[in-house]
Amino acid sequence: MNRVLNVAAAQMGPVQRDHSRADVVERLLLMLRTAGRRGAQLVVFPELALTTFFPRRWSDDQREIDAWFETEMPGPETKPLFDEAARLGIGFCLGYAELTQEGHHYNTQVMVERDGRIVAKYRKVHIPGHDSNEPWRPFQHLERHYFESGPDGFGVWRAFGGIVGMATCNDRRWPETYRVMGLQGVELITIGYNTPIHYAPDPGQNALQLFHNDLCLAGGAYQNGTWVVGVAKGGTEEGVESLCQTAIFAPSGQVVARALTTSDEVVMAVCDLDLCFKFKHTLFQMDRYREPQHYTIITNQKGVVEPPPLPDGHPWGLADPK
Ligand code: CDT
Repeated sequence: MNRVLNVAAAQMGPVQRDHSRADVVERLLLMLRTAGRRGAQLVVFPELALTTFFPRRWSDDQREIDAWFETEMPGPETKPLFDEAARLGIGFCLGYAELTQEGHHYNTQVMVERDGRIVAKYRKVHIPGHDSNEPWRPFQHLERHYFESGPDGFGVWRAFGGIVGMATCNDRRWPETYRVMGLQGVELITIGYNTPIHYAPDPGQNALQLFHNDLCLAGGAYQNGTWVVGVAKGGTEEGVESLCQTAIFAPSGQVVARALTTSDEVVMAVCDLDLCFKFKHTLFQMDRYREPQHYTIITNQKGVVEPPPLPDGHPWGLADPK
């Protein structure tokens, strides 16, 4: 018998600055119930689902900053989601800003099983953007001002009848994210994202946002023989347009379900976790084919170290075309 998991990717349209947590949770509940009616066992909500994408604006007022963060999960505003999910017997993943008791600020995703128990929290590792106020931009991407990198790396957990891992937004662009989980046998990865279409450091990349999104998610899925659920919070939020295109990728790298809108939308797929076996035990049989002795540079070195330059006038150089 195949291990079949009905997965819903609950895409969100924008959350504006003045929308309350309670308003947002009402939207999440609506999608949870829709997914439940369609037989979902796991619903994946996006990154920072409870608020607007606040890192697009600068603040150095710590009280104002901390107001975007949850100090407990579930808290009073999110408890109705936990209660309803448990009542319906549906598990979920939810992205939110977490302020820990020790005072750490993380971009976190919580995984909750069908009986309401918290399986794990994942704290985003790759923190993109910048950390100082750059008011020349049409909007900012200040994640490096608001969040610390998660200290725990990429774990996987036995849940939902398989081996499940989590990653968040920018993590999806780094192959190491998937491979670290792939080496732990991951069968399904949940990834929420907020991706502005406009990329201020190089607007030439704007038109490629969807291509790059799919490229990374499909590659991560195929190269590690795992399902990948990519879930957007997109649309036009505070005047900033962000990518939608929520999609579920099979271990073959193929898209099996895709959002049609730029609003709240439930996208469903029947994910056969046993399909992972086909890829994990053929082309990507890691214990047979990997050559880790040649990969040490990946963990020993952070940035690029190029070979020494050729001397001036060397025939293998390129002449200045003038
Ligand atoms: N949320 C998040 O990680 N977004 C980034 C935007 C990168 S541009 C600074 C992403 O990789 O989609």
